[in-house]
Amino acid sequence: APTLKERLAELIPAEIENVKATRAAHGKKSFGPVIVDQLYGGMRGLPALIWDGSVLDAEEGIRFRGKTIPDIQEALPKAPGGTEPLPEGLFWLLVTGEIPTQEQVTALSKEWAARSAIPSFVEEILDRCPPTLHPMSQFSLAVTALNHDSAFAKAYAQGINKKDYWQPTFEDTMDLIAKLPNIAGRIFRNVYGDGKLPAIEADKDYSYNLAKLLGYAEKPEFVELLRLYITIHSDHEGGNVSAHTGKLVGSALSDPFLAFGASLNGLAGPLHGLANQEVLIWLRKMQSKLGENPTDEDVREYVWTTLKGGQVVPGYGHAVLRKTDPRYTAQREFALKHLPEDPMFQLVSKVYNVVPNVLLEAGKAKNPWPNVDAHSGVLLTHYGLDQMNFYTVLFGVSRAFGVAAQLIWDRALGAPLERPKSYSTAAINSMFQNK
Ligand code: NMX
Ligand code: MLT
Repeated sequence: APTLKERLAELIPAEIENVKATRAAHGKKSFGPVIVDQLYGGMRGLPALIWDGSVLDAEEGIRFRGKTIPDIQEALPKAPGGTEPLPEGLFWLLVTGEIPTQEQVTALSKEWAARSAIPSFVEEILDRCPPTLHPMSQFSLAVTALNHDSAFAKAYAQGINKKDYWQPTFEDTMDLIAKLPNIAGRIFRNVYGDGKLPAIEADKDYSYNLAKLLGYAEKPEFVELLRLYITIHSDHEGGNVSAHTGKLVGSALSDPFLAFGASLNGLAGPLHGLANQEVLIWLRKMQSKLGENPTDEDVREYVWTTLKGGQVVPGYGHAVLRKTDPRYTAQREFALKHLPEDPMFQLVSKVYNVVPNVLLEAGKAKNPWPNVDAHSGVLLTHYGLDQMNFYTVLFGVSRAFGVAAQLIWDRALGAPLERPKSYSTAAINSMFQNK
């Protein structure tokens, strides 16, 4: 069976022809008008990017290469004795559009374990960070510094031919993904522990090794949770802040480390990936105010206090989704299976019963339903990982998979520099003066 790189090499020529044919057939077709409100309104709904790994439907949620979350839970290879999909398989699917064999997934686990060491100067950068520096800032610093050994940057400096860009990009993205557990583990141990890190096991899967570095390899259920977690957070089409940022920065031919470092800075915002940390803080505050088992009416009041304070309810709403996020549902199912009695899970369920009605009554949010971040923290907390300002780092480890897959294809297909047109309010007013 071919390796991922060999399979990619087979797929790329046909995809170049596919894109050519698509542009020839549809290149001049319109998606409809662009209206001025979209320029002021965060470009909502503006068709602007090609992203092959996944497409998001407002009602149904994410499909990875056409497959829903239940589809991939069924189809992707699992660890021996496990029931959740291995993220290695999801990466293969994102990159190729194909379901890999167990053997191909095992080969990927081994390859990532073999590439996992980080340079000692990056270890030193992390060790020198004050524990008060947010884990996401540390994460971004370390990923950016990996650019020191970028195969793409080196090949570019040596004059690589444009048609070969994808090859060193592929090598960099494999290194990037492989090194994230050591970076995340080091940050975790430095900030919350004694800074000592165990070694990655060469014959274990990615999620097991990440769990091991965090100190949780002895809890098989937690390892399964990580497999599910990394799989479902990996990709959410191209327009979200982290994915779009990675693609944008990559379009300047900044290497994958620079591009993904930029993604992480976007993921670190409270309206994006930091929301998983914010949810836990918000729930904890609720518990300290209302006790462990508040009534629906108490929760309702608490939600109204948040809204009246001019704050958002973290974990609810979405720029595209208009129904409950299937990533929320997948995590809820995990909780119902493994931790139905957990008091924090029960609080999350209660919040789910109350918040949508309050948001509908308040009448502003276009989507009153929960997103992925409303559920992830409570699962991690259940197994003891209650260091909530670390949660977004785990989201970031996962998001690398989606951004990496697209960076490879962008370089394979010769994607151009991104450079949309901007206007000033004065220009808008003069343009539409008499219209
Ligand atoms: N709580 C309170 N108000 C909200 C919420 C919410 N959860 N969601 C939207 N609104 C408000 C929003 O702030 C805006 O107010 P204003 O007109 O005063 O600016 C209004 O409703 C309309 O916003 P929408 O068009 O519904 O949402 P938009 O597409 O602009 O933003 C989010 C999407 C996700 C940023 C927004 O729903 C939000 O802030 N949610 C809470 C934070 C969160 O959970 N983010 C995580 C998203 C998932 N992720 O991982 O990235
Ligand atoms: C994501 O996973 O990136 C978030 O749900 C945000 C988005 O899709 O805009």
